[in-house]
Amino acid sequence: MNGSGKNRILFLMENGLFYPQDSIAALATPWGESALAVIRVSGTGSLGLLDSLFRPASPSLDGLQSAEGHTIHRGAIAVSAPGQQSETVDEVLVAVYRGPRSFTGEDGAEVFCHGSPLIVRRVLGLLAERGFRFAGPGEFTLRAFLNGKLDLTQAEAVNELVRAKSDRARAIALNRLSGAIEQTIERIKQTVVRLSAAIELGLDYGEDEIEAGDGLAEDREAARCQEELERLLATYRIGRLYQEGISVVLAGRTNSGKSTLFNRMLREDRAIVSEVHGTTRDYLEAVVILEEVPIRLYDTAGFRERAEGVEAEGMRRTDSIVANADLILYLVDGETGLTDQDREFLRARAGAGRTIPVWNKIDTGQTGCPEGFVAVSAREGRGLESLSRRIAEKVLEGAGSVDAGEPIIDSLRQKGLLERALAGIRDFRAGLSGGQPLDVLAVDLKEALDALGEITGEVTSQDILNQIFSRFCVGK
Ligand SMILES: Nc1nc2c(ncn2[C@@H]2O[C@H](COP(=O)(O)OP(=O)(O)OP(=O)(O)O)[C@@H](O)[C@H]2O)c(=O)[nH]1
Ligand SMILES: [Mg+2]
Repeated sequence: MNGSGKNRILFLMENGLFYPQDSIAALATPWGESALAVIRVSGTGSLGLLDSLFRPASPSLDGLQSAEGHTIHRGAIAVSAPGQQSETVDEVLVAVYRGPRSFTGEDGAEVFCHGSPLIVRRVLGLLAERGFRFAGPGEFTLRAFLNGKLDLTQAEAVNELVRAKSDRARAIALNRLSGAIEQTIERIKQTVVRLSAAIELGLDYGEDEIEAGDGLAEDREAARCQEELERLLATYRIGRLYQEGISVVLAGRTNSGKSTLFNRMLREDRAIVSEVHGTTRDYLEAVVILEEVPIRLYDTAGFRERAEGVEAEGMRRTDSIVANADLILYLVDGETGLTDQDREFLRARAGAGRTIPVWNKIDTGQTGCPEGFVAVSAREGRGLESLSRRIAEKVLEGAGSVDAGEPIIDSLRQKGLLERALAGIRDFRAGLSGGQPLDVLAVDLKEALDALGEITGEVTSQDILNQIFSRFCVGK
């Protein structure tokens, strides 16, 4: 394939679901039928190539190549072999985009065709024959970045938006997509640049160090940068919380009602419930959203003294899930009351603050709920609201608070770079008060500037780009 052909990419998106296919052959795997499929193409010359397959319904359209940006055209995907009548593959709509006013910044199109796998495979095959190839993960966004449509924090936000599991996570990602982080970084950077210029000026005049008492204004500016960086860094925990969520495990002795509570929280009859001890053998996993926080909820095999074979293996799995969980809901059967095993479990974890003890089956009339337990009836759905509140309290504990509209980071990459920038600023301030020579101070500021530039992608390397975009779904 020639070089310009490589430049054109295509992708298939069906009902909002992404199919990471990297070859046409992979499409032999059937997937569910759907009403609509969207095939995106982007790149120099892509409209011309697509045009060779497109027969417009309206004779007034000269072809996609002459179509303006942000227009949509009805027609058919059709092929004609020499000497034969042309064959219509599907009736479609084609949305035309023109660079630079397109998502990628390049010319491109979206083909809306009927969602049958047969049709999609056929159209993709035809496009591939004409020189298109499949897009890599995040390649559309990578191109948008390379063409200056987005900075790196916005590119990362695209992925976060696609993956957002709760409304809050969506709002945070959307804020980032609008450039909120970039603007904050830009502001800090300008201050650092001003500071650097002042130091450079001193160096130009042949000074070695700042006279005692002279660096006050510089220190004040640096302190402001430091504060802003610290504030942004502090939002990381909350950002992670809403984007990634936490894991919560239901643990307790057999028959305490874990599976019943699991089903209640899911509002779905997922786990088998029975009065037989040891009903749940393997763990079950599901995602629920609680107070806007995505929660991976686990139902586990119950504890009991004598467990053998499959059940013993189930308990080993329970142990490992419990050990790794962010939060444990420990259920006690109120009817049988606390056993030694319960006491031991709760005592062992009392200090860790990761456990909420739950007293179940309050509908049976028993009244022995000990202090500190949340009283519920999983069967009747009583007490679930206070349980949710307790979970939310625990989850948000220590995550800090943020103002509405404040930029929130949630990328480990951004966090690492912010820390580097912060270290540079701190070193600069320490050096300033310690009477360090100007060239040392200049190096500290340079370090901070480099880190800030990497956050927005001003300075970047192929490795970093690969790392970021490989985490994307194909098609974004
Ligand atoms: N009365 C009453 N019975 C309950 C309640 N919750 C669960 N049960 C009953 O207790 C029995 C055990 O419930 P499960 O949810 O299967 O208990 P489990 O903890 O998952 O048990 P294992 O999977 O064996 O560890 C079932 O007969 C449930 O119907 C409740 O709130 N009140
Ligand atoms: Mg169970």
